[in-house]
Amino acid sequence: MFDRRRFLKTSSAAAVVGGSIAANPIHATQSISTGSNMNSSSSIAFPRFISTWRFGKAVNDAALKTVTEGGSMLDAIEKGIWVAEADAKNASVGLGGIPAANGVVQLDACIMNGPDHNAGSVGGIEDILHPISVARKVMEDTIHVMLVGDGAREFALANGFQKTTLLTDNQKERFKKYLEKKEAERKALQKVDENNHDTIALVGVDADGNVFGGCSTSGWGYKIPGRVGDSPIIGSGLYVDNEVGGAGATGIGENVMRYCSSFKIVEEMRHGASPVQAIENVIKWITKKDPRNAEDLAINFIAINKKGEAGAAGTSKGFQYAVTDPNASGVFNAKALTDADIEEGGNNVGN
Ligand code: SD4
Repeated sequence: MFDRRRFLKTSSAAAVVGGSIAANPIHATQSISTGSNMNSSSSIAFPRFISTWRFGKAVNDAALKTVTEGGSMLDAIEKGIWVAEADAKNASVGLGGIPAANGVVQLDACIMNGPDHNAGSVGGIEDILHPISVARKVMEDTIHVMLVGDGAREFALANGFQKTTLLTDNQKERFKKYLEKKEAERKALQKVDENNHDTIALVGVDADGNVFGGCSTSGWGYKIPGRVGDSPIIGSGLYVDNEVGGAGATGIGENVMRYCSSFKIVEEMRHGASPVQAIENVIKWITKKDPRNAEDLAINFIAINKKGEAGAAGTSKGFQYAVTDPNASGVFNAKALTDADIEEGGNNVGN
């Protein structure tokens, strides 16, 4: 029962938790100087966006630009996520995403519109560059919430989306090596680097306190074809509630979706928790129930409330997130709840 690695069960783990509240800005471009200042009411401006990982900053910047140029918040979520989906260097989203075990790239995405609590999502869609846009189309033009597999692809093609080859030469090469030396090479091939992880989850709040969000990923690398992760599941990889705020996830989807984690984080905020506290509460709750060690869960979350206060936390060190508003745009270290380093994101773990 008494396992040193188990979350918050030892004083050393607790000390690390206390010491690494981090939220240190590492790529702030303007006035964001610390994680806590970032949430002082004088430094918050709207619209305000939070997203997963360092590459989220470019996503946030595109989202903000979209609104500045007259687009809606939903346009901002969609166009922000386009940046990650179109970036072939990012091995976990859209073009250049890691394929499933059959060598085919299958993408998951969802979008939520706070003001009418509407949602759209696609799971395991192939050949489409911008699954976030298909998710939006599902939300706006159908009576459904989620389309999967061939049906999602056919729906996209019938609605004017172009067929795109998502498997890049780089991923083809990696896949070949993966097949040749599955076990031995797997970890090395899937090492995380700056351009090589992970899911993009993006949540934004406008000046009226309306909340919007989206999420997009190629999911777990070399997954069983047909596997759908947390990212397109409303309440798991993403959730927004216009009365409260929103949350999004990155990491091993199976460990996120078994707990409806993003929904639960939003509910924690509804009951008064700050974004970071809400995430911590949920991770602690998950860790109590789950037989795995906290660091083995490999789950990370972002959250933002209606006031624009934003934060992030995860089960290991190394999770970064981006916050952007008209005053500032920066990348921060999320609060780490164990002293383990992130070696693998959800997309970087073989099956
Ligand atoms: C999934 N949660 O498909 C996604 C992967 C991910 O960082 O977020 N990786 O399980």
